[in-house]
Amino acid sequence: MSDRTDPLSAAEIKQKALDLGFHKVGIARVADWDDDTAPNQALQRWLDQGHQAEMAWMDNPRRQDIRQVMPGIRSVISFALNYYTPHRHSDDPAIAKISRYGWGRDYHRVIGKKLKAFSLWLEAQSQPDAPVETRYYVDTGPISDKLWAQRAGLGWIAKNSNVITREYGSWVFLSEILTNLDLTPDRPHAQHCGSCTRCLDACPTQAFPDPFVVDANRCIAYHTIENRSAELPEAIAVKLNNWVAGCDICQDVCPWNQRFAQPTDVEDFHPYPDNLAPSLEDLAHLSEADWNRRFPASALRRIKPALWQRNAQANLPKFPPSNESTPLI
Ligand code: B12
Ligand code: SF4
Ligand code: SF4
Repeated sequence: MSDRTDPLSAAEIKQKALDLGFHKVGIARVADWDDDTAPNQALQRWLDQGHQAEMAWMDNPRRQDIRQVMPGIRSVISFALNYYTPHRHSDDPAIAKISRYGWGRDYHRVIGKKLKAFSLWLEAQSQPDAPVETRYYVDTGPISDKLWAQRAGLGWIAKNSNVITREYGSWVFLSEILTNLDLTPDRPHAQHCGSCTRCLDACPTQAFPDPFVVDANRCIAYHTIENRSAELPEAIAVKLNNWVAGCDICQDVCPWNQRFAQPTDVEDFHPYPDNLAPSLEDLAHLSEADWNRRFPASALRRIKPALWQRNAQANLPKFPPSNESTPLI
């Protein structure tokens, strides 16, 4: 237990975050956003229109009121961790494409460890009459990581629906600590998409009904990661362009990403060798044993072997069944 008697400053908190290896940190004061209903209306509209597809867990009322997640909350400390590495996706038609977020070690593990250390440090600053309370999340609770990141000044929610930072582009994972501490907030980040529409135009499945809004029913990332059906919808299958786990197209085409991306110093995010140029044929027959060998401590374990097979097979040319082969003459 610390013997300090002065309250913690925002500057001390930010320095601790940088010491733990986070790349960006910002603070939002919850009370400043009490009257702001627009994001909740946008989320409710998204749900009412069925854009969540089979992700029923998105319809959790606590997602619209952070006070229900942590009674007594005063501030959100928001973090960004850069995961970009300067490797390219292959254009070889026999090679599958895995999106960057899944190339290396599972971000929930990497960031969860940092958040836990931060949280313990923060709680150790408790005073006898002023206990410090914390909860931490890295896409692990009913909280909009992007909304709080924008409010804490880390970056802006862009038309491709990702948060873009000025230092690293959108190649950052977001996470946050909720606390009862009253901290000096940062200014929310302004939006810098302007009249650009590159991401909206590049999406092969027209998954943006409007700028900023993704309809999961039409998104390759949703279908390759979250859809548990035995078959992918035909309209998606024909547009996969070799993607088998997520999709990076609407981020790859973004001029800000081309300008701001910089290699990460987080060794854990460097790609596992098998993830950079996996053969579609191999994945189309992925066994349980191979799945275990290829994806240890990986976020891609969310995609079970049968779903890897489904995703890869959907990318392979369809030949007629062998007993119905086309006659040569
Ligand atoms: C559900 C989900 C998905 C779904 C739905 C995607 C979506 N855009 O909603 C699917 C499976 C498709 C998905 C895909 C991906 N995801 Co995802 N996903 C999430 C999750 C769990 C919730 C997002 C959410 O709340 N969606 C609901 C909709 C309504 O929210 P929204 O689009 O954010 O809309 C809000 C604002 O945009 C705003 N708003 C709405 N309209 C308007 C209009 C204007 C003018 C403005 C200013 C604002 C605004 O209000 C809305 C309500 O809060 C978050 C983690 C988390 N707990 O927050 C990760 C998260 C968003 N995903 C992430 C990633 C990396 C991805 C992928 C890039 C992975 C990949 N390579 O395949 C893709 C990107 C696809 C895309 N273009 O968004 C990261 C994004 C990091 C970043 N820099 O922003 C997150 C934050 C996870 C994390 N902790 O790092 N994802
Ligand atoms: S992730 Fe791919 S499919 Fe989904 S919105 Fe972006 S470009 Fe479209
Ligand atoms: S491509 Fe253009 S519109 Fe899309 S997120 Fe980037 S700057 Fe915004």
